[in-house]
Amino acid sequence: MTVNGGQLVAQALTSAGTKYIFGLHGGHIDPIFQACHDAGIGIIDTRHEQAAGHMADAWGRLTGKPGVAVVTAGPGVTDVVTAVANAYLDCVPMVVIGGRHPLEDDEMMPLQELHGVPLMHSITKWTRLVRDTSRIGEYVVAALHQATSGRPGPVFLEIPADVLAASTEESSVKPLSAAEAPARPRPSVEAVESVLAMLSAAERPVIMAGRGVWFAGAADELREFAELTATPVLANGITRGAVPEDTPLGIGGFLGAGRALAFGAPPDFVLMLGARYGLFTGGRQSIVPPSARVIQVDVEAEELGRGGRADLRIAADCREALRALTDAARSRAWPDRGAWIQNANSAANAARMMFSGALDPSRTTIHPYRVAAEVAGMTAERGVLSVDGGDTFVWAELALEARRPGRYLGHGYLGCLGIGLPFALAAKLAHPDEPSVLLTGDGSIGLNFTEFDTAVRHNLPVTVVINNDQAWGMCKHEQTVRLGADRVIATELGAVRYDKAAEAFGAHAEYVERAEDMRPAIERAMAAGRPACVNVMTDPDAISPAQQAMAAAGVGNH
Ligand SMILES: Cc1ncc(C[n+]2csc(CCOP(=O)(O)OP(=O)(O)O)c2C)c(N)n1
Repeated sequence: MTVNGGQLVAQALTSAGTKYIFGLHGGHIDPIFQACHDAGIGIIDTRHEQAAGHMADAWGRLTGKPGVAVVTAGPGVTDVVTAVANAYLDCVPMVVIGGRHPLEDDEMMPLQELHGVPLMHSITKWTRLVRDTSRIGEYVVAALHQATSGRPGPVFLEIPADVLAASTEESSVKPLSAAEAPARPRPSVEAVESVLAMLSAAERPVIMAGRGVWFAGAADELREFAELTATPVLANGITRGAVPEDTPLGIGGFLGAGRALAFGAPPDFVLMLGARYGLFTGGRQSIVPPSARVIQVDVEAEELGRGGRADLRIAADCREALRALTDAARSRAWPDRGAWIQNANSAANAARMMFSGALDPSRTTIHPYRVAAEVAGMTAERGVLSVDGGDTFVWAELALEARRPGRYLGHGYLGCLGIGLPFALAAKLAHPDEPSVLLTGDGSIGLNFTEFDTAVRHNLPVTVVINNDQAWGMCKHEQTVRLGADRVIATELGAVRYDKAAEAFGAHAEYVERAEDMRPAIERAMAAGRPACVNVMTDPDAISPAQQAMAAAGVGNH
């Protein structure tokens, strides 16, 4: 019996429980599509490889299992680069299988000759070229393992067309090794004791829980530890909601509540869990007060103390660390921190109250904060909220009151516009029983707009709400604030009817100009049972506070 390269890919993916591959066809990779189809693996074919990559990324974020993208040789590989970089900076498990011109045609200028391995090298954890058909399965299993072991990340596997199409005797193929659970480094007993000693001595402690907490599967452990020790929690990205933000210990996100806390009620002790110093901790205007004592826990030792101070550095898996901390914390008495918790909440609420005017029903123009607050509220109990855009993302970060972890997808360190629709589509696949809603800027939705077609073809009823300020808002506002209204250059877009364009792809469409029409329109869209686009015309002059701060500090946006 013989087996071809495509079948070996499908067998390895099946053995790892892969449910979907995301990709765009090309002759070089057809054996993979054929075999995955026969193996019952769902094939989500997109209109652009970037979208396939973003979908695989979002699948990894939401499920913790690597999303798999399959792209063709040459331009298929170059098209997916942005998505790989996005996953790389955010440490998301993802496997990209790239086609390649035949090995035997190297240096003969065949169609789509491009060497993906050197191209992908700087944006992946691990990248390999497969030269031997009989070893394809081994490489796929290794890729899946590399993507999830230690600190997760994207990996790239390049399979030349001749290696993939060739058949080999089944007897020459090594049986696949069973996937092993990733090793989880534990903290030492001394480290655990030091954390608890510093935490109990602190008067204003806070936990800053980064995305690493979610990726370690430690959301429940975080809540338990926070409750046991009465420690308020700030969370970032997909970890938001691990401690529900409508309860006293869930203060909010790094960007809004974190900033409010740093300047309104500065903590004296910060326990950073799976959180890195950088964009989300405020960069040079760090939300970690200089006077606070800091402990940082990260599965990747090289992250500890990178870009900021860590008085104690613990290289450990967040779930193992939280379990050890909780076990040891049970035998201690914890101080009543009622007053501090109240102060922390007041500081965070004061930041929210800054925008109460935006919610005033008598406003004639629709404020983007209102759109964000409405959409966040409608998905709070049930649903996945994806967010894309410049100022739109900032408004969402501020308006969100997350109540469950793993239900919020936003920008990471790449600040990559265009993630939105692919992320929302992957969210619908990962959580088919819950609504998937995207809040996006009008500029950002344009980058992957044709994925409305993917949504319709694959019957993925996502609701896209566009904050249409008729501009690349964050950039336009930066020009206005820093240079003056007469220096608005290349940042205006016009009143585009995205609803009509989406309708042409087969989506349900709504157009909103008046504030009172917005909620009913979004409700109709969510009830439509098919992909929907709600084009909300908003106030073009509403500038997010983050943009104002950046412009004032002379920091250009992304
Ligand atoms: C792929 C990509 N291109 C360009 C940028 C630079 N950029 C940052 S914010 C922004 C404006 C975004 O406009 P829009 O999506 O309409 O959202 P808004 O700021 O208006 O809410 C741009 C172009 C980027 N971050 N990513």
